[in-house]
Amino acid sequence: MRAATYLAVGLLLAAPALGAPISFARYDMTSRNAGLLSEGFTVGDLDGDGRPDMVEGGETALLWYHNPDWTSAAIATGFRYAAGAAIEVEDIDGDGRPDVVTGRYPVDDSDAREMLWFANTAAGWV
Ligand SMILES: [Ca+2]
Ligand SMILES: [Ca+2]
Repeated sequence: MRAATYLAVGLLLAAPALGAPISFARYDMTSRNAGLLSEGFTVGDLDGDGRPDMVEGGETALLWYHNPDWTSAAIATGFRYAAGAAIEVEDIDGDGRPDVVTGRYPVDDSDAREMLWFANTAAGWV
């Protein structure tokens, strides 16, 4: 009973007060994407370090940004990624490494749509 009381008090102290003002700081990620025209974003811990990373799909590439230094690296290039499609981070093959699912189409053929996933392997994205 005492532990439950302490837990309840702890939860109340940890919760933000109703109506309390909140504020946001803006971080510009655009300078890190080498001019990529963005089509979509998502968040997921791609390297398994416990910090959420970001994934961006765009006109010519699918990039991920490493948290906390936000360096970008290509998962794939050469297509329009996430244009009209979501980007999801899930462990599709169950190997413990989060994979990336999205859609794409060739820049010169907007009727050719594909849904695909990229396996996150120790050797890179396949
Ligand atoms: Ca991470
Ligand atoms: Ca996986």
